[in-house]
Amino acid sequence: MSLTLYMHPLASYCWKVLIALYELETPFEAHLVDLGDPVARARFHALWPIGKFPVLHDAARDWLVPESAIILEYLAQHHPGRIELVPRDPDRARQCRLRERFYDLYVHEPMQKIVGDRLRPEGAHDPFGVEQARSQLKVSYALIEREMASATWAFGPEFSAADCAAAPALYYANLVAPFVDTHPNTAAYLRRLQARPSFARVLAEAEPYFAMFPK
Ligand SMILES: N[C@@H](CCC(=O)N[C@@H](CS)C(=O)NCC(=O)O)C(=O)O
Repeated sequence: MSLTLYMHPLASYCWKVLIALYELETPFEAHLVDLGDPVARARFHALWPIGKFPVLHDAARDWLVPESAIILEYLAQHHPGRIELVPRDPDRARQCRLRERFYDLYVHEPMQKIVGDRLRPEGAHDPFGVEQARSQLKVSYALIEREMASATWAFGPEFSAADCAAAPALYYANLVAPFVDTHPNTAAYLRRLQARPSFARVLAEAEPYFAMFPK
């Protein structure tokens, strides 16, 4: 098997790549990285000094591919499968990437800011940053709500890389800044994502680790 994914089953950006791999039906080996274990952490940092997962290694080309958006791009290019993650037409591809970036930058990042703050030690919290993140989520939810009034997926009529980005971002965002009672179109989109077998599988695999999520 040529692909190894360095990941953790609870990590939201890893979900994005796992969903893509399951959608493509591309075989890979999952390498669970426990960042709490100093040895595993040092090994992972030696591989990718930034120390953030997911990271993909393709033994067939001996390429190390970090960053979830770049991994999806790499999979679309070198391991095409059951679905087209990124459209071939350059204009459509750019629009699809814009939707993917929207979910990464304006839903996923503020959600991570709120979760990350819960993990900070007493006296090191950042209430101003958390408030900014909540304001950003409000704006993003309003945009998604408008879009999802007439759309099934994040970009175009088919499931794409943009939906791989949306699924973890919305799932976790709803835990820290719930929208299901206030944004019915967004809630229906999240339900469609959760009904997708790829995401359902990711959620089932994460289940044993959910107790680690900071309340
Ligand atoms: N821009 C990166 C973000 C990756 C990221 O934030 N990963 C988190 C897990 S979801 C991580 O590795 N956190 C561990 C840490 O920061 O020590 C991507 O898209 O892959």
